[in-house]
Amino acid sequence: MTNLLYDSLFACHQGNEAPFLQLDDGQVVSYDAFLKRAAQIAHVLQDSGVSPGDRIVVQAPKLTDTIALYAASVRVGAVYVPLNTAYTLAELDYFVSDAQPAMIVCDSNDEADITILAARSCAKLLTLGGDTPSLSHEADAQPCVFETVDRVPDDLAALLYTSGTTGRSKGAMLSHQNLLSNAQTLVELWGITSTDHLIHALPVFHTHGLFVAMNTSLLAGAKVRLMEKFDIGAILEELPHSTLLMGVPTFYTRLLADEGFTKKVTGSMRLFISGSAPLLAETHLAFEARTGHRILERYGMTETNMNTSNPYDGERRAGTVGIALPGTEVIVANPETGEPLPQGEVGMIEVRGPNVFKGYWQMPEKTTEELRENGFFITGDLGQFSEDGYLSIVGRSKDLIITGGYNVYPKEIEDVLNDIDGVLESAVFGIPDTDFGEAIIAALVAEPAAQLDIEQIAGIIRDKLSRFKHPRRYELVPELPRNTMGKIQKNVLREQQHAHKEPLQAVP
Ligand code: MLC
Ligand code: AMP
Repeated sequence: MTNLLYDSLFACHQGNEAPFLQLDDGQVVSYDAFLKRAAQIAHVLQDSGVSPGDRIVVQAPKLTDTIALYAASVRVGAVYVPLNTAYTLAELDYFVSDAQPAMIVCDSNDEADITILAARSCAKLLTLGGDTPSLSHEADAQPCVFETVDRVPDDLAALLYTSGTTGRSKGAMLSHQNLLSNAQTLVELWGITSTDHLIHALPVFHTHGLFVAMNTSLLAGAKVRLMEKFDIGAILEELPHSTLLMGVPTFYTRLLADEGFTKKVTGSMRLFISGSAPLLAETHLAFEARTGHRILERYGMTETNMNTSNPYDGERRAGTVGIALPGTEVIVANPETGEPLPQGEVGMIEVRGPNVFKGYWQMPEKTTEELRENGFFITGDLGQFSEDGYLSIVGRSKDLIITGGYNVYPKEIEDVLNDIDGVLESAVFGIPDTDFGEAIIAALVAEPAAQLDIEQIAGIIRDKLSRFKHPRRYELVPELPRNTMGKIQKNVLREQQHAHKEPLQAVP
């Protein structure tokens, strides 16, 4: 037996002295040094009682040890559960009670808050980052060799939470095979090699930063310039020494808005890749006009990894997400029956292949709703194929806002708003935003005779929900527009926003 994911991404680099990670402070970590660190961390996990199949919940800063923890988790056969660092304690509480981890790893600055949560769920708590990173300290004393735990390709490697239309997040179960097959396909398709130098400015708790960017680099043995976060100055400095950038559309609109972003600084670049949210055709065209590079847009999801990509060698068509990846079937189907529609018609995008997840963690009914018996996953995205097989995403059947590449389900915010005294009902929706793609707006209806205090409402939202989920504006309305079936018409609310002459009050 073997551990295919560990062997393919990590073990193959044993003795490889080539640089893997280059950090903000200039420090360079070779592949071999990284593997030794992952072995030390694997010992800590095992000594702490983490067994194969156990979940490790991780809400940690973007550090070498965080990536090594991912490697160690794969190596001990555990299930890695990365969480957005923006999540509040209330949000974290849900993930911990749902995932029932054997271990929680958090930022040492958050340790005091998370201790109670960990104790309640009987999970061992260790920390990374800050002044007292207990996991790092414990690892320092461990040996640099470790006997990898065997896994079969269908075993789970990761559980990634994705918000849901019901307001409850669902854990997408991803197997070793899911992750490895997708990384192999992308490396081949995008021609990633050990000569590549990737600018990694994405967070490492989502599919894009952790799997698309990190797994492909590992598989190819590329060098990764690990940036703590997206920082335009640092990116401009790094571009002349780099070959590859993966980002959400906000990366590209921000680069274009900067005068320092010129054709000259992109001279050594081989490929710019965009995904996680729609890249406007105008951004694609402006980018080409400025740099001569055509951004390669691809389409994916937490549940499926990547599904389609514009070609590396062929035409990268603005406003499309390209063609189905080799080995992955993508259809545009009748949402009721799942039957493929004639080419050119708009329908539900459904996906089947080795990249498609195993179902939702402890939610068999949700899994049955979204994963057909024949293996096709119902994405909730609406699409249309061109005659030559290019897919365009034309809408979503799910009520979802994507802001700066983060998914926000309005229901989760509406649930909090509706619970506030004096709020009769609410509707949360997205409007176009030049920086984040979409910005969140909340329309509120007060109970009869109630006076709503927007500052107070914004304060409650701040306490409960991550910053990226906060509405940028609140609007008091006498009633919500409804259709004859009684369904709230968010499109009408959206149009009313456009019709506003005066900007609405921005809430801090
Ligand atoms: C930060 N803020 C956001 C936000 N990011 N608000 C809404 N949406 C976002 N995405 C908040 C900050 O907390 C801050 O609040 C204020 O907005 C301004 O922050 P900023 O400094 O301008 O933002 P920045 O830190 O630069 O972050 C923007 C960003 C970042 C776009 C670089 O959000 C990011 O890295 N997004 C990538 C998300 C991602 O990886 N998605 C992939 C999902 S996987 P305040 O209160 O401090 O003013 C997936 C599958 C697939 O979708 O296909 O890939
Ligand atoms: P997530 O659940 O965070 O993985 O987000 C997945 C969703 O992001 C998809 O269902 C799409 O709606 C959206 N998405 C990802 N890539 C693209 C893209 N290139 N264009 C448009 N939407 C995208």
